[in-house]
Amino acid sequence: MINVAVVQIRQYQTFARNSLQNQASIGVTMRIGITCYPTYGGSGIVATELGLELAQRGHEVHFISYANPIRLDPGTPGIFYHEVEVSNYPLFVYPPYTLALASRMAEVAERHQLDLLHVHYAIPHSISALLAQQMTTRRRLPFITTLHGTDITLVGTDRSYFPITKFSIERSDGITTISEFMRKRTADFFGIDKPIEVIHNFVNCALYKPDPAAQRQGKKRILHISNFRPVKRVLDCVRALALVRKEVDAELVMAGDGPDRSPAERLAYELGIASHVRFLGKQDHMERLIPQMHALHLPSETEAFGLAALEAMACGVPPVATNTGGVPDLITNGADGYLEPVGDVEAQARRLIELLSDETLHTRLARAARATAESRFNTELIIPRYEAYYRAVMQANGTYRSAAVSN
Ligand code: GMT
Repeated sequence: MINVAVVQIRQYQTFARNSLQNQASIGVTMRIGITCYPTYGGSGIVATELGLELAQRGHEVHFISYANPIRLDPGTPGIFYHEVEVSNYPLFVYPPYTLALASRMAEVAERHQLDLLHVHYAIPHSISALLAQQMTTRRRLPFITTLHGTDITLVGTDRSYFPITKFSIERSDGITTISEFMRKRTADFFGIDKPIEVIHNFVNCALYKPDPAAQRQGKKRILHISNFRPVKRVLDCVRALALVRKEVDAELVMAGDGPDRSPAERLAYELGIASHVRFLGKQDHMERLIPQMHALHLPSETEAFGLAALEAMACGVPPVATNTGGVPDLITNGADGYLEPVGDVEAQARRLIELLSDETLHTRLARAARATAESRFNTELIIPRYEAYYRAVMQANGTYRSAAVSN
């Protein structure tokens, strides 16, 4: 049974590459359950934007999570939000969210006749989906797991999570991830021999766009966006600014929040540049903030793709990032941004200085960055790939006909 599904998904991969356009235009609508972390973070943002785009294309999208995802307006036509409530009985030192989520998934799937579940970030969403599938008896409920990064690179490699992560990935009816690096890493590390589909992060280029007038105002600005976890190396942003300021009157704008915010604030004081670093905290409208910037600094230890860099590129803001993980899937060094070694703050600062002081160079990279976003990662190109993949997974599970008929 599993082998048949594997063969069918492999056939799909060839088919999908040849006929994406046709597949998108067939236009069978689906009822899709999406689960993600609703807080600030790349995987939740991708899941939310995907759901919104799918709803716009006529699909019915049900978000199942413990809170309304930050970028989601639940009043949007075609979007439904189902909250997961976790009871806090005194016996529960650790409230069993995974189980409450599985129950809610099964309930929503039955009640709304979902065609499939799509979970973002393996832990614990994938195992909840597997349980929900087993609880759903009236018809088969396929589920797809999308691996976003730290669910594999950090969390999945924790000994206590390794076996369950491997198990839930292997039992997924479809597996996607966001870069070639992630595909290889997952396959090698977990010994997964099922096909893993690479579907890159995407950006809405109509919403995220350059604003040259805003860039002309005030001093030069370097932007950093993240959840300020150690993997993001935010202190490198502050150290790099100290070097940049020796040559250019620039400021650093830090968007987001997390454990390394206070250490970064402290370092800025120690280096005497605190008045040139603005900490904005969590931001809801990145499409308004990013176009005002002149460069993005993403010095991560590892990065599965780098959604923040893609959003910046769409706005004509060239990224200076680290040559790590899946970032080379996105940035072509020297053409539409720069890639420098992890921890080499001097090299990163040199690139930032070049971008902020050479107008001709900046314009060339800004245009190329925008062109990359438009030609390779625009929403219009990537969403049809998810639609096609959903259909292939349903076909492999023998549920596609019923989905088509019921709509
Ligand atoms: O580190 C984050 O920004 C959050 C993390 C997540 O899973 O929520 O982001 C990951 O997923 C993003 C969206 O697919 C990717 O663009 C990021 O590269 C990835 N982060 C890391 O791998 C560190």
